Amino acid sequence: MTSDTASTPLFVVVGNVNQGKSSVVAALSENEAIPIDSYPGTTKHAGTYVFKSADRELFRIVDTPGFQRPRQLLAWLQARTQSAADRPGAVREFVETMADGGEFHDEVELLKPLLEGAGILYVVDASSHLEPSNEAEMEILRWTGQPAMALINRVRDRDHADEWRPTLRQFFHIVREFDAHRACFEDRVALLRGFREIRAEWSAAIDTAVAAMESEWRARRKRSAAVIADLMCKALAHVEHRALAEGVDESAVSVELEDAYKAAQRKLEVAARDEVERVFRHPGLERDDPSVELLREDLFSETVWKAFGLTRTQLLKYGAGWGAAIGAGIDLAVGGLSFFTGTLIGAGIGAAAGWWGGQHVARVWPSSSKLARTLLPFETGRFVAIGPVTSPRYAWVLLDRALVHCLAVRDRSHARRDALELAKTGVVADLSKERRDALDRAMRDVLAGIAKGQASELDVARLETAIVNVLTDR
Ligand SMILES: Nc1nc2c(ncn2[C@@H]2O[C@H](COP(=O)(O)OP(=O)(O)OP(=O)(O)O)[C@@H](O)[C@H]2O)c(=O)[nH]1
Ligand SMILES: [Mg+2]
Repeated sequence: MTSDTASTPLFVVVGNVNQGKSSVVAALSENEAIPIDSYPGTTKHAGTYVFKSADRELFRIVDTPGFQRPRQLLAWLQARTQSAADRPGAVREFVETMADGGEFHDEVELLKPLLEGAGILYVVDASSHLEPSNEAEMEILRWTGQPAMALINRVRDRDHADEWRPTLRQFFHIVREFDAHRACFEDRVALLRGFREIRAEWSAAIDTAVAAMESEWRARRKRSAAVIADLMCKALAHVEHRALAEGVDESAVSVELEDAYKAAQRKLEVAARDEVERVFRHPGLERDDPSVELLREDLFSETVWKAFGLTRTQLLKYGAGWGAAIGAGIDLAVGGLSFFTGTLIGAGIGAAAGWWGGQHVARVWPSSSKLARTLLPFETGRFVAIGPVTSPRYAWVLLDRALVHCLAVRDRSHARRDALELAKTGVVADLSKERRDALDRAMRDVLAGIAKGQASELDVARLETAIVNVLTDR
């Protein structure tokens, strides 16, 4: 293990019980499976977590149980040393002597990895007061002779950091704020960079790790933008149709058709969310909680349509463009249908106010229409179809929800064990005009392509770039 540590940085996270040690480990290693709980003594054994990117090991981090008897341990060490030079040896002797655990089980578990050349991350909960036993912990860690950084975390809303800092500064090479629950990508990178300063032989490995993490972060942004662009293309393009038997009227299948169409849209949204969560290494994310009400809220509910998407003024501005894009590819003169002609599915509240005021999603087409024939070339008999999306309002709501979800997942610390929390309102209405115009143009071009048979790769790529730009800005 020691020989490996020369090339791969190894950190050991230590501290008193219940300070947020496992939370720091989870945040840094992007591992949402590490046990974290409010009861003291959650972590009983040291566990090593490897952080990899593209199958390459970038660093390892060890979670440990908290100190239980630091003052007794320090007394044991002091009784066996004459001078400072003896101290690292005394720590080693302690680990070897107490290898079977017993009353010092937790101390052995946490000190053992330190003897293997690890860097120390000492976590303190600055929402609690500094205790004499904490000073004993710091003293023991200093005796190991390893490079050490103190991380000020806060488990509760109180702040006694000023009490901690003067003492921490005496014992640690670097003292940093690190909020395990809110740590974002930049905070994690900054922490690694900090270690570069205190352990010179790791500087090359840390530079490599940081470069790999940054490159992976860009790749994740691109991948999640691609997932969202794909969602938009599939959702915009989706067509649901039902064959009509001889003499059967379209109205006989209208309810079933509309339900199937909405179910398909919801399914696409859920699949895209799952994929974005996988991209950011949150495969087990809990969404079923009131705090995610808006995301859980049915895609077709009025609450959602009010909270997400563009403002009425913005929609009015873009509306004409959408009309043209859709008109260019879709024959609006459907003819032949009486009851169903021009029906807009999801037409609910505000339908009379025009398409931008209501919740229209897509038009219903008879098999006699040119569009239906273009989209379903292999269907020979009579049928009725819904789709593609004709409402810019719906498209913007769907896109907005996907962006809000993606940002919440991206910024979520892997130390959190509660349900996903996210903004209660959307982001698209507040984008710069340049960003919004680019998104709107790309979606319209994609839709125009769909209406002619298929969206062009170039238009899809433009939509992806417009989404990447939004994710980069925020
Ligand atoms: N609000 C908030 N809570 C935190 C933070 N870090 C940890 N906690 C909470 O504090 C409690 C203890 O966190 P753990 O990470 O399990 O602490 P630990 O030091 O590993 O605890 P033991 O393994 O029991 O020694 C959990 O309920 C965490 O959710 C933080 O940054 N903010
Ligand atoms: Mg723990």
